[in-house]
Amino acid sequence: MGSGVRRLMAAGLAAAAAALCLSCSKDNSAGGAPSNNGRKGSRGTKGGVEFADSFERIRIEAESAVKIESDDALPDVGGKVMRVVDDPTASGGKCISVPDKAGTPDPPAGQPPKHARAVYKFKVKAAGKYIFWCRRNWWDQCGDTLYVRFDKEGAPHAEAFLFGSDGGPYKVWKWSEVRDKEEEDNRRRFYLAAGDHTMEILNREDGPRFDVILLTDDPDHVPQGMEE
Ligand SMILES: [Ca+2]
Repeated sequence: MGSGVRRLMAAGLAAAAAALCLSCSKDNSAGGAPSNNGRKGSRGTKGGVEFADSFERIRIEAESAVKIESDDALPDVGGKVMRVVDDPTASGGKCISVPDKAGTPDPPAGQPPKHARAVYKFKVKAAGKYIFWCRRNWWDQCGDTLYVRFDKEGAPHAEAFLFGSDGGPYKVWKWSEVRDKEEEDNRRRFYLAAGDHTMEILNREDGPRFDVILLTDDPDHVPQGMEE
């Protein structure tokens, strides 16, 4: 199955989930047990000396976006749908917030759609299949998803991969990845060629905050804390 087809399927499933489910979340699993499947470079010895894994690790502060393009939030909230905010519990003291009730791209009847995206530029040294991790703080069951995509600026908003809807807990910082299926430990891996890339994080529901993005080709790595 091509990646475009999968992407459209993901977007379609996301839309279906939003339409069907007022609670917005149906996956209550949490935690995760790493496996060794597909590991490319386990630790080993060479000449009696231990050498480290050769996995890549790209860490990006959310607030370092090269730009944030955002509609105005609904009047009761004011300001922009997506904005950098101070947060003493966030890495660097800042994160990006989509405040609750700011508006969504697929709103209930009577509300205008509200779109927002943060754009990042980064460089990949070694081509590979990368897992996208995001340190995020979900608001509630209807504020626990965002979209991410690579090298697709200009595409329709929802042509992207959903992450979240992973069962809380809410209003705490935790890491989420894009899952191929809802089962734990089924992390989507994005092929990224060596060179320059664009990543976007797009709004889906209102309420989330996001703080740090980690891209790694280590299939077993599960980020902890701020991953500093
Ligand atoms: Ca941050």
